[in-house]
Amino acid sequence: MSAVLSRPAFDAPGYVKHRKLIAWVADIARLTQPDRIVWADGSAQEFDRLCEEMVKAGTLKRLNPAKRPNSYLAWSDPSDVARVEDRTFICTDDPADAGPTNNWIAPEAMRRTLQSLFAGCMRGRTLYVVPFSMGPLGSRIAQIGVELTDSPYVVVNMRLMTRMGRAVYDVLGSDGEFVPCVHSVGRPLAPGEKDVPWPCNPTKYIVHFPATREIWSYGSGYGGNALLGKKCLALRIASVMGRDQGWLAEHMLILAVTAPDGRKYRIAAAFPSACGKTNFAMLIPPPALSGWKVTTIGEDIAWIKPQADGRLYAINPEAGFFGVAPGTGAQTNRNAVETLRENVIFTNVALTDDGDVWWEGLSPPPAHLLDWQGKDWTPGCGRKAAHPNARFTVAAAQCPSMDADWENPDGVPIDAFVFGGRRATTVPLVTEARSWLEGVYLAATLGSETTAAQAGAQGVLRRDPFAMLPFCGYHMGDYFQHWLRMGERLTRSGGRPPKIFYVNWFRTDAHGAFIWPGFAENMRVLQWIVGRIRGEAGGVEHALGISPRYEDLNWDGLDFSRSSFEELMAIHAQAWRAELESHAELFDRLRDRLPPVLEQLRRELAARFATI
Ligand code: TSX
Ligand code: MN
Repeated sequence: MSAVLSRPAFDAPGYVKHRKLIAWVADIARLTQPDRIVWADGSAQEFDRLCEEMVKAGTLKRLNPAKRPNSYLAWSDPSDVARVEDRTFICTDDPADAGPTNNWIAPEAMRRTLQSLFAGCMRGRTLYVVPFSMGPLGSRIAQIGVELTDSPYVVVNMRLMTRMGRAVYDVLGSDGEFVPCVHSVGRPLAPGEKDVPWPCNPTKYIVHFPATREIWSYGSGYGGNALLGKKCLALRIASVMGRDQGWLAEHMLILAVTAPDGRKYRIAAAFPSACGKTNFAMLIPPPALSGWKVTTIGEDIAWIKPQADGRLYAINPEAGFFGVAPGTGAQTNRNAVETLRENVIFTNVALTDDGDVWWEGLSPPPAHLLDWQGKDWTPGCGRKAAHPNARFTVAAAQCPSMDADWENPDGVPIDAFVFGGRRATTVPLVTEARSWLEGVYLAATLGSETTAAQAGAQGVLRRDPFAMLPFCGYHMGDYFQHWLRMGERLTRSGGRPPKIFYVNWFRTDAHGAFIWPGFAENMRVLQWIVGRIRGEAGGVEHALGISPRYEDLNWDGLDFSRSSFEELMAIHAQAWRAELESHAELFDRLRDRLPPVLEQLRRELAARFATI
């Protein structure tokens, strides 16, 4: 059981030996004034007790155990449903170090703001001390964090998403390093005041101090705003660590492809949101390609380090999935649906009359539901039953496609990087970059078109370099330079950097219909990528790199015409001239730190397209 302490924070449980950690907890408690402090131990009993308390408080609903064993549903405040990018700050001394794509406020000014926001902000609440490891406990690639939060919802989600609990203190010892993370929903309770089911504050701050590697989050209880190990630590802070220490913290899934001959290849892939990253990470090959197998190492984040053998090794720093529910169904991702059979926390999906969950894309709509705001819903009512950003939180270990090595502390060797966006035109199905530099160029200029599920107008192209725009904790130009240096370093140490591929599942025809069937059929693209890694698959060289000819892909069991293939692969010089102009706009934004070789390559590409 947790140690529940009425007062001084330094009355930590005996197994906590880290004096600086204990002193920091005492400092934050003095600032935030919680009624009590609970040192979370990560046990199942603690998880069950917190869920039970949240059921009583109205934060969670227990789902029908016959339908969805040991699972819960949370409906958030309607104003607190997504990450708040415009309230996310990178506080470096020099604003140039944060770069033009991050919000910046001077560290001293931000510290003053935080001191006044956090003063007394946990009154009437419990401060939970949540120790967690990003990456397998004790892995040399892993990092430890400690989140102080007044949200029990955060505690139970962290237990699914990270290696959370008592064992972390053994790794930490008396003076180990950890990333301090402070989180409050920003809604103190007056004596006797009744709580609301989803406390939060209209004022929100998601703050990173890269120099001191600190994270402070105020006002939101949702996802990436509140589960600070994920986007805040594993991407924004870790990207800075990686820059300084020579490794990569990336917004990438990691999958393994096992060929019919048993040889195994690991691929790390970056996609902006709404491209089906989780679906790709859990791909089930079509029946005609059943000799091929895909296994999952991660579906959102990869930490990648060079090793003595000259190769890059990747771990998934997470232990769970915080995935988008809408669109997840047996047709699109059977592995995810099976993962969600039990032990799940759902957030902002709909509730069925028999106490189960439903969302758009799961199955045919039931005749009646309570929607994510608790309102009656029927199929023709004109509203979505689940919020488009509704989520599931679940342990990765429950996913049937997890790779035997997904928790290997040494990581898995990466054979290729894949970058992809949602592009209705211009970008062919798959292209192999001819060099590390050309691959970095394609990744740096990655773009994706918005969907109806996202805010704002539909079909608007947004640049999202390396799918890292919201997640890089420093200047994007410096980040490109870091990637270029990593490639040079791998080459110098006698190795060969992984091949880089560029994909697009979303090209449409003249009628706006998707040309490529996608989903399971993407296995054919993976097969070609593996063939290229092996030096076996053929291709044709063009201005952007190397792509398969019709006869270079395996068409067994798929009726896909040569003319559709031509439409899917076409590179139109006029479209690419416009595309390269649009790259120039991105590069101009980053000009003070843009590696000159990227602009140079852009001009070379423009010259190639000028003559064809
Ligand atoms: O996840 C997707 N992938 C990757 C799967 C491994 N999606 C869903 C994106 C939203 C999150 C896709 N959508 C993919 C895809 O490859 N392709 C498409 C576009 C598409 C949608 C529907 C059909 C074909 C392509 N076909 C029918 O609906 C019958
Ligand atoms: Mn993500």
